[in-house]
Amino acid sequence: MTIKAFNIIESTLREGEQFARAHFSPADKIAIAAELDAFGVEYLELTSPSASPQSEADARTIAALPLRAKVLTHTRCHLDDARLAATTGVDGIDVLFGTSSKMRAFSHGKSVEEIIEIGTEVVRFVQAQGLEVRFSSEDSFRSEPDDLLRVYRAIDRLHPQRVGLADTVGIATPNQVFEMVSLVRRNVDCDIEFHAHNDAGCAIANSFAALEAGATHIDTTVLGIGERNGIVPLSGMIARLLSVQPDLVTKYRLDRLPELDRMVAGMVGIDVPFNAAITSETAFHHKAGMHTNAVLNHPSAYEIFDPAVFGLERTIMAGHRLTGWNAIRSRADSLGLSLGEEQLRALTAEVKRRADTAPLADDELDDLIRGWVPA
Ligand code: HCA
Ligand code: CU
Repeated sequence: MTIKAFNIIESTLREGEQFARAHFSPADKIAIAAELDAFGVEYLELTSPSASPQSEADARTIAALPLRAKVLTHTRCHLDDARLAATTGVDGIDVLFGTSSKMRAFSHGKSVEEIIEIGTEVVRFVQAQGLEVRFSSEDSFRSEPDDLLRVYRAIDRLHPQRVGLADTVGIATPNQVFEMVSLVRRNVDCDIEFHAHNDAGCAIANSFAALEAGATHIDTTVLGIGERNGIVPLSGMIARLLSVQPDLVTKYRLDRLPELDRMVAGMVGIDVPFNAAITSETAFHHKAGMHTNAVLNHPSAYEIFDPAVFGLERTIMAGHRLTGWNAIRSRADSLGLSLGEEQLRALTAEVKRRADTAPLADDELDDLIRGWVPA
C-alpha cells in the first residue's frame, strides 16, 4: 500500500520533556529546535506555556527563532490555556481532550456533548487568532469508537488542520490502529495525526499502520523519550519508512540523525540505546563469521541501509571466537599484509583458540597478525 503523506510533529520539546530524566535549559531547547529544523522536520511541538513561567518564556523564544519548521504548542482543550498560547507567537496550537470513559469518570467528568461544546469553542478561538489548530483525543483506544466519531465529526465541520488520535497508554496493536484510523479517515475531511506510546514496544509499528490507513502526521521524539518508556523514536520511524518507501524521507537530512540522537542523549544523561535504529553504536557492526564473510562480499547481504546515507561507517569485528577467515584476511589487508591460504586458516584457528577465553582487542589482533606473517 502506498503511503501518500508523511509529516513529522517533533515533540521532543513537549512529550520529550515528560521523560523522567529530561530538564531542558533554555539553551538546550534552542539547540534542539535548531538541530531538528536543520534535519527538516515539518513541525516542532512545545510544552504548554501554561505549564510554568519558564515554559512560557521558552515558547516565546523558540517561536521567534528564524526556523523553517512551524512551531506549535500543546495545551489542554481550555480557553485559558489557548488564550495564553496564542500570545506567544507560535504558528499553531495542538489541543487535547480526554474522551475515554476513564477520563470522563476520573479526570474532567465531562459528557461527550460537553466535550464537543468546549472543543468547538476552543477550536474557533484558535482559528480566530489566525493560527493552525489540531484537536486530539487522549487515550483514543480506550474510548468508545461511537463517542470518538461524534467528537471528530463535530470538530471536522469547523475545518481544523488536523484531528489527532493518541494511544496514550501504548495499548493498541497495529491492526487496531489500522482499523481505527481507517474509520476516522472515512469520517473526516481534515488531516489525521497519530501519537503512539511504546509501552508494548509497538510505537513505530502502530505509527506505520496509521500512515497506511491514511494518517498524514506522526508524532516523534528524539530517541523516543517521553512519559514512562516514551513514544516513537525519530530515527526508528525514519528507518521504518526508508526501508519501505524511501521517497517519503529523502526530504530530510538523514546524515544529521546520529548527531541529533547523541546530543539529546547527552542532555538527558543517557547513552544512545544499543538497540536504537540507525544511530546505535552497533547498528552497522558485524560479528559472526557467516555475517562478516557475506558483508565483505556485499554489504547488502546483512544491511538494509547503506551507513554512508547517515554519515556512518560499518565496522567488522574480527578478534573473537565466532570470527571467520574472511574477516581475518580483511583485517590483514587493512594492515597491508597478505597471507597465503594455509597461513590464513591457521591464523584464524589461533584467533579462535585465544579468543575462547576473551575477545582480542583490535591492537592485540593486529600484533598477532603481524607476528604471523614471516618477515
Ligand atoms: C499525555 C498527552 C499526550 C498527548 C498526545 C496528543 C498523550 O501526556 O497524556 O496530543 O496527541 O499521550 O495522550 O502525550
Ligand atoms: Cu503522549
